[in-house]
Amino acid sequence: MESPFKHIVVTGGAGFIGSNFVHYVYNNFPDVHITVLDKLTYAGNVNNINMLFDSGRVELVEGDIADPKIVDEVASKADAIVHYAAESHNDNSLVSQDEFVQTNFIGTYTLIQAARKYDLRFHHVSTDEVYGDLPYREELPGHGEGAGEKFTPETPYNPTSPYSSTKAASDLIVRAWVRSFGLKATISNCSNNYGPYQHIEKFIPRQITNILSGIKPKLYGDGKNVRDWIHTEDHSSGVWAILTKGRYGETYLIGADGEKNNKEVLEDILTRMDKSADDYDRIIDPRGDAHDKRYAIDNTKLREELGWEPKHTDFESGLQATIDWYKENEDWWKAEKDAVEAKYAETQKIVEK
Ligand code: NAD
Ligand code: TDX
Repeated sequence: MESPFKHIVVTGGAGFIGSNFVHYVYNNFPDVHITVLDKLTYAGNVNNINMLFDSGRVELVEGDIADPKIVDEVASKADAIVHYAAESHNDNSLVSQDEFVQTNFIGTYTLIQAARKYDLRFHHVSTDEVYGDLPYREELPGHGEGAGEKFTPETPYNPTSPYSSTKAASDLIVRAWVRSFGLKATISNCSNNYGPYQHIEKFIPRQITNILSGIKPKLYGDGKNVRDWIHTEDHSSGVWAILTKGRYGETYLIGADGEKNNKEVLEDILTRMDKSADDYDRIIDPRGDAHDKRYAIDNTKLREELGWEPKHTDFESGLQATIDWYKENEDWWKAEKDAVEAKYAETQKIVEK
């Protein structure tokens, strides 16, 4: 397939979702050259993309999106920027906030100034968490079938954590730059992703690698919190559709109708990995009042306006493939496991039975 863009910069392209997008573009659009701009923080891993370097079509520039000099250098050679780089973990944002403000806000500011200077197409990747949370379905009249019971592009912003509020702030400056300076930008807000290359600090890979390491999985609170799971490849195809066909200034929500509560997901993982469904530790909820209850995406605009459809509509088979990936790629995560769990152990307490 031919792409309207020949040289794209992918920020955060060595992280989980960014690297999956790099593979997606590499596999589907042979005429595109990709420059990954990534600081290689704890969450970035060159092994997510280095198998593509020999092709000459993908290169890595190690650098900070908040550094105007390096950003100018990569932007001057490109025709589009797809912006994934972020500090992305809610739990970390409750412990330390500087890097969230610096990367998510100042980093985005630095990128849009460069996109403006070189008149580049800019796509800003954001999260559904900017909208805050929704009540549980059982708390709603009609149990979630009525209007206003999923996020839409018109839902007011109401972020609850340092992570989601710095993402919200970055969305707002992108919107303002469209209006004030004619920035050729679009924004997408996606729900929780799962799939290969996700850092083992996050819920699904943490539990899979706990089981593979002989550690009991850890469930926060009562496990009732609902996330709207989407396979990361479907996120990639959504971003590509918006980048190539979206209208400037518009926000598109990406989600694949995958609502599940954490307890269900954990029980599913345990059963698939030949453990008893109740073989986990309950953790005193480390997020307390900042723990968003439910996320749910209304994807009508993306489907109807841009003709997007998710491919991975069966969460069960996607989850099994993800479990298999972590089993087959121990080398990718094993060395980090002890340190990730030790960090969690500093702040997280098991509920005594
Ligand atoms: P991740 O933490 O796995 O990866 C982030 C990447 O950004 C890493 O490679 C890291 O090295 C890089 N990075 C961090 N700070 C940087 C800086 N200052 N300069 C350059 N590179 C830097 O994150 P992810 O889960 O892949 O999320 C990617 C994007 O998608 C984020 O913007 C996030 O808000 C958004 N998002 C994530 C999800 C999800 O479920 N994970 C859902 C919706 C939206
Ligand atoms: O060990 C755990 N046990 C647990 O019960 C962890 C790490 C998490 N949880 C719960 C908290 C959440 O309700 O699982 C749910 C998912 O947690 P995370 O994987 O940390 O994701 P979340 O906070 O929902 O945010 C994710 O989705 C939206 C991404 O990390 C964000 O980057 C994205 O914007």
